[in-house]
Amino acid sequence: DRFPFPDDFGRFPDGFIWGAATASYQIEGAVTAGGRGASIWDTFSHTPEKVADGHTGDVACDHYHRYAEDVRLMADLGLKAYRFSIAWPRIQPTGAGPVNPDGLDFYDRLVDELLDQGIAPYATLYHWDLPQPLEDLGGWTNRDTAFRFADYALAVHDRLGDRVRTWTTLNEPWVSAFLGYCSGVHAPGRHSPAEGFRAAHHLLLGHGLAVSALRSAGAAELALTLNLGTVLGKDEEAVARVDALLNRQFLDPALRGRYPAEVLEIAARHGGLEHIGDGDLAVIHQPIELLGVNYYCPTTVSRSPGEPANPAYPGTEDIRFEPPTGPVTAMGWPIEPAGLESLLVRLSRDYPEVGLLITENGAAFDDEVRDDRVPDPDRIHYLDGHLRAAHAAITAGVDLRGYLVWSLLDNFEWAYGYHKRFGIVYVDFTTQRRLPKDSALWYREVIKRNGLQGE
Ligand code: PNW
Repeated sequence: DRFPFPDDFGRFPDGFIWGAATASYQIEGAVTAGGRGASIWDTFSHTPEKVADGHTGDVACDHYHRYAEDVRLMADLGLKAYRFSIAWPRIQPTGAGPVNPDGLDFYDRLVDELLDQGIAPYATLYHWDLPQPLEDLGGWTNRDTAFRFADYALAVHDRLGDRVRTWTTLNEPWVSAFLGYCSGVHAPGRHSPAEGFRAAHHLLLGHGLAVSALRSAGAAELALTLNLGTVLGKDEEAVARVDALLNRQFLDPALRGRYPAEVLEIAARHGGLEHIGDGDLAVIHQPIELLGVNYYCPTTVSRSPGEPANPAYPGTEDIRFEPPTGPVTAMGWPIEPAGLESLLVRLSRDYPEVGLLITENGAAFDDEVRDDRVPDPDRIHYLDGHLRAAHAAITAGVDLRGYLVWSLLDNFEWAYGYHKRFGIVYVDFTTQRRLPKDSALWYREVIKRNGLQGE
């Protein structure tokens, strides 16, 4: 095996945060309950041809009605933390104006249930379900959306801030901006590189405004979650350009108060830089306690003259995104735990002031129920390998606070609908029955032991 360790290998630091993550639109369903307004994902999933087989989040895991059962399941697995997101259109159905108390009531009940079971709530304020009325005004390409987001964040904190310690502003702004507004494979399904860069900037501005508002309101721990990937390849310029677009476009403004030169140069050629106001970077660059790391796989690139730009990465003309050569998950994503270790080590070297939390890591496989069990050895192997990589990073001195597996439940996997199962708990979408997969039972033992089994 690649990781030959002695029997006592793999104990994690005391207090290591073991948990699981979900997102509102992917699990809640109940899209009109309690006065919820429409989000861009309702519109997008109900538009023909956008999501595989016309799947929508209308019902999803029906978590809105089954949250108490789901929290009991988390307690049975021994989770110490649960990362969920709040659906903005439940709180402000039009994205602005007075709060909808019924919407806040749902999260209030969820948080109380979690605390009753001794599970720490980790709230994410934006995991992609923008209120549709804000999209009608331009969505994240409209600077005003950043200010609306900070208002909303404050309203949620007002209600839950006495019980929720850790607040994450955004989940994966790269995905929101470049899959939503540039490649168009996510809501709202627009196809404009210029809009991608504008959206990215306004998302970052919304992050900064929300952090300073929540800080003044007394929030204990503030975070930003990014989808970060190790970029591999022999051509240094190609690697640096893709790393700038994917990783440093968000890391550097939030943690250093500046954009990478490559990003400014590419954005200048795709719509210009007029949307970046004087003083914006100072607003974006707010101290935060935690950087949430979502890691699934590395990206390998090479130089390839004549190659058109990748639709999600404007400015990558002449760069080829290499297809994986080794083992892959059901998403076709390569399985490469070493990429997580090098990413964590690099983040801790380049951004030493911020603590790290793995807010997502996991894999989709073609799971099946057999004799009332779901054997998923590939997922166990994936998680085990990535936890070994995380442990190696800690040993190398990285300040890694915890690990939240993606995902607690099989759920609505965006443009792939219900076909891709990321859960450690199997969901039968006809009966809504939950069945912990073998990986969930394995994870329970990892948590109990605060570490991995030796070889
Ligand atoms: C993340 N990409 O999405 C999200 O935070 C989750 O909601 C999602 O279910 C999970 O990862 C698995 O996909 C991503 O194309 C979607 O680079 C796409 C990409 C990255 C992350």
